[in-house]
Amino acid sequence: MENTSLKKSETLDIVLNGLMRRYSERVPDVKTIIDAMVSKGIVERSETIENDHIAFRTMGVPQLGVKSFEKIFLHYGYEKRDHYFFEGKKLDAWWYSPPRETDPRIFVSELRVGDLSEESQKIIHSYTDQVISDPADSLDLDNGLEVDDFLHKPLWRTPSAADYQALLKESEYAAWVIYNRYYLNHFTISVHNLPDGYSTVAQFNNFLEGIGIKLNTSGGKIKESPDGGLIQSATVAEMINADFADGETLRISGSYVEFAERRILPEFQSLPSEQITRKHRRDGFEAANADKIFESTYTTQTAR
Ligand code: OOG
Ligand code: NI
Repeated sequence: MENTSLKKSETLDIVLNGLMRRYSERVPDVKTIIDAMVSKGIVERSETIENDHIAFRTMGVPQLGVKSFEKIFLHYGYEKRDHYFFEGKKLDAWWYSPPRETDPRIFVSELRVGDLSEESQKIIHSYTDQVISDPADSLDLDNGLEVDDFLHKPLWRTPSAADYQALLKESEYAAWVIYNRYYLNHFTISVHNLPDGYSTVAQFNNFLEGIGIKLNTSGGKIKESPDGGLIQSATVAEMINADFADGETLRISGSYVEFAERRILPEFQSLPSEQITRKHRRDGFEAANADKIFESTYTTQTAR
């Protein structure tokens, strides 16, 4: 028993490291922010930055979507938690709590493909129908390198620029997934354990803007849950040069970075600060915050 769980956590490390490596290469803001945190002494080393959560996007078709994707992380000991529904964006999402307190939570969303227009459904299915069975079922989940490879390889043919642009008009989320697939959508820096002056999202936003980072303004730069316990902000996604079918290239949204402040729950307010751990703080997510954070990749933000 002990051996299997040790092996699983080592495999999870390989998968998480692979995700972070490729994501950092695609999102120059990651290095800008981390380097500035180290050079200003906000953290001693980049490794001590706490990753609150990571997020993925999926297409809700029978052989893919959350039901397929979650198999990977359930295998490593993640547990499925609350569901969120985004009516306007036609999305469902769930979050997963990690096996170890040092691992990031995971937020996975799924496009309700069947709620889109016939034309958009046809475009999406012309790609996703190339995947004839659930790809997670043929993966060796105990082989970290195989899973890492899977998360970064095409599931379907390279989309045409015309299909991308047609999807973009109806669902910016659909367009993002048709090109970016399972690439990490964002990682999230926990700010509440940072030194005074940087330990709230409001303060951290000031630091970010001071080093030239552009923040998502949808619903305001600070997104706060009604209970006041979860405060978030996010960068605007970086544009990437995307190669489409037939040699066409477009500049499209890639991934972004998020920041989270989780306040101590009322029942633990009087605990000495050195005793405060993750379980004493507001957990989970907040649909109203998430609804605005999704827009970090939307043209309403990237074209600002
Ligand atoms: C996810 C947006 C929501 C959060 O922490 O609430 C989110 C996405 O853009 O795919 O990350
Ligand atoms: Ni997030």
